[in-house]
Amino acid sequence: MTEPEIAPAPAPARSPLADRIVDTLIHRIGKDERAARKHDWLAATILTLRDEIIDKWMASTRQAHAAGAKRVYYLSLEFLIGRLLRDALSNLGRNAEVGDALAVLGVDLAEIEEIEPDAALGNGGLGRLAACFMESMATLDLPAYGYGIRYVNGMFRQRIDDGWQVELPETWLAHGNPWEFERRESAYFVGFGGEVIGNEVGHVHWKPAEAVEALAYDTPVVGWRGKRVNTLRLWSARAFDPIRLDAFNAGDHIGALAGQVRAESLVRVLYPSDSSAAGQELRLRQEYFFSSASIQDIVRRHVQYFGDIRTLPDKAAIQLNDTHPAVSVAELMRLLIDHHDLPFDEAWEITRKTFGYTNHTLLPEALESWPLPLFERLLPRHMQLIYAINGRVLREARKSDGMSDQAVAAISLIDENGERRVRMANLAFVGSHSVNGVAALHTALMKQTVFADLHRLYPARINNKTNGITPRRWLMDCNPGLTALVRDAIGAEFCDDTAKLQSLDSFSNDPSFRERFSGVKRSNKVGLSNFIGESMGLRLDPDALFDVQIKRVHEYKRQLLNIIETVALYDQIRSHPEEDWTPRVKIFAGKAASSYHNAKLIIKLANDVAKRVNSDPSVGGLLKVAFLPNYNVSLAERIIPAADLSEQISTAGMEASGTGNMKFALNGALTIGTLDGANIEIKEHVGDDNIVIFGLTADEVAAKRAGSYRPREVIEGSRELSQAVNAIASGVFSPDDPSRYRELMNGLYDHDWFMVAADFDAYTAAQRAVDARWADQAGWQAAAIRNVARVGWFSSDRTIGEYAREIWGVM
Ligand code: B1H
Repeated sequence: MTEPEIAPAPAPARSPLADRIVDTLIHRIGKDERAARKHDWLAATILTLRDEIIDKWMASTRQAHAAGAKRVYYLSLEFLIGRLLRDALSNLGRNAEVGDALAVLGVDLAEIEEIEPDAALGNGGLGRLAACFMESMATLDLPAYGYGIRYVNGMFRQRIDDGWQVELPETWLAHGNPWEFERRESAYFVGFGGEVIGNEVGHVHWKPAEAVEALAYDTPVVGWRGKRVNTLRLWSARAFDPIRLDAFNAGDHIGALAGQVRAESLVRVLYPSDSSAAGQELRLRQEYFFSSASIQDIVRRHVQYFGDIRTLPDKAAIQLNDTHPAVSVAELMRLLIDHHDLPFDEAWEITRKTFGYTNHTLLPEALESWPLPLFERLLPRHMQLIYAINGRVLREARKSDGMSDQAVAAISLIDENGERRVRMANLAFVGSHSVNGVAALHTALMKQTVFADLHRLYPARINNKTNGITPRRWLMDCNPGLTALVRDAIGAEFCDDTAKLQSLDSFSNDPSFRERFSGVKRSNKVGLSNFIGESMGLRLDPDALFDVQIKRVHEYKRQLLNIIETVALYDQIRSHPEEDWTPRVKIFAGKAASSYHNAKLIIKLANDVAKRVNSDPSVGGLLKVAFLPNYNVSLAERIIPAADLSEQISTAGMEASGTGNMKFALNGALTIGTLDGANIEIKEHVGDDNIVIFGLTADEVAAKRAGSYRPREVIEGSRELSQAVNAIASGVFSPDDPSRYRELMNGLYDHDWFMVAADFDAYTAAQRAVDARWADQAGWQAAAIRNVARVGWFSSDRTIGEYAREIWGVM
């Protein structure tokens, strides 16, 4: 039998958009359709889209200029952006159109979106917050610029070799970066070292010993519905004089390039330390390099548009994302005094009115301070200005009632205990009109602890701005299934205002909606299971409870508490196989700072436990453990929509806010957590019945640390805990090296700074309560729906609205 003749389907007509993409491919990438590879199509798609964005971009700039609008400048050493294409398309409402155009060309949009590298110019929450804020500022139509560093190598790539973390260089620029524009015209000199000529009175001039050139690269940031396009300006560095011809001609070919090498080292790599200060000279150089270039750019733009530098605070609000850009305070003072000839007092007033400072952590190891000799050698003029500022502040302090010598010493910009150091948090505090924390508890603790004396001197300065997340990336774009379901139920208004998610609340009582809701979750879990199956060869049951802890690995975040509980559960299942256990999948992911020994050991322990548990037939399918390598923004977007349970279990008082906690709740996971950071506010929003809270409060932690906490007694008093700790300590999970975890477990016995033992019984009880809730699926789904309905407040649009009105004065 012969095949019937079927005329080939006529090729669908190419849209003008498809033609433009092909044109871009040919003329700007230099490939024809047949030779083009996926990366070429990705670049051609981005460049075509970027051409359209440019028109909006220029319109946004023109509009701000015409209105004489005040601008917001967000200075951050980190922007943890992730991929841009999917979110840009969705914010422009062009997803379907571009998908169709590419389909006609035989290209799958989802496939090319997947090969876009993550822009991973940040460590964790602080950098991701900056990225969410950039998107929300564009969405709220605020004229805003982000300023940072264009690191050649972002956050390292993590491989897990035999359970150990291995760090590999990250190379996001390997295929070029089609999003960015190099701005050769926007270049500034940034000096280091040298000497100051003149004195405090009269004219003063800094003669740096070396100078590098800061070169701007601009990336457009598209707001929701393409309303506005703002600029993220990242600085690269090049030598002033890239090749010293004299040296080159004299035969010193390497020496001739030394300046270029030095300049490039400034922007080479992101310091991979989260919640701890890096402390090396190169880090201070990075901080000054990007601060100086940014402040020069801001001052130049102001003078060009408005003529008079003295109106700066009316037209510019500069927000310091933690203390990393705090030297900007001294840099602005330097420009105002040395370049614009303003008297010190007037310069100080302008500076304080212009800056705001956000604090992100109270951990002492994260508070930046620089050895005075280093600071003075690198930035001699700034050191003079800091002394002058300090003189003023200390005079004020001494005049104010009831300030002890101790309080004055705590306010000082110079730490005089031991080796003298410059305190960057104190500089940022006194140089700003607003100092904010990132969650209610964190802000309260700022007033009571690190900034207690500064707060007494300037009682109106500290304020709270609870963090938020962009619902575009963290709901609409990463969870299209849930988004469609919600839209069918309550309409599309929540896409413009997440407060409208409230209307979903009553659907928690609707059995057929619950059914569809759990169907979406299940299909997200199938997707994640397939990914884990393909990438790690681990088979998971999508009907098990997916229990997820993904974040930087740090002792205060207590992955160890979770792992020890996993070991205890494993024990219980094996000794009571007849009981009705809830099938669970424990999912972990996260990077450890390269030099953080215990954090790396905790990663190894998670992998050792996984290996043992996953291969033990006696637990059947009841417990599986997965440590997913190379946690990043894109992996988070895949995991979070598939989570049932969100682990937010930091030692109370130590997690300033957390933002992952918000992302999980918005995607319908229940939180198991401590009364820490924004967990407290999440609890207030979702209600006590829709979250599982356990453990010590921040006050109780402080009291235990101050009193006589004896973790050894606690461990020995809990059979489950001592069994689990002893099993780990004696090498049950590390037969190849039985003493591997002895020291780590001894730390629990000896001091247990993070209260793992103190919180263990409460945590296991909470986990068994979770099991019981899971058995009642209708109740679980109802609580999950209420989480989605009630966490709209945690949108970064709400957060940015508060910054805009209460700190920046731009709304
Ligand atoms: C946060 C940091 C941080 N707080 C120093 N502090 C760094 C400190 O490279 N360094 O030197 C890098 C990062 N990061 C996080 O900020 C908090 O731990 C989270 O609780 C908070 O949600 C997040 C955003 O505010």
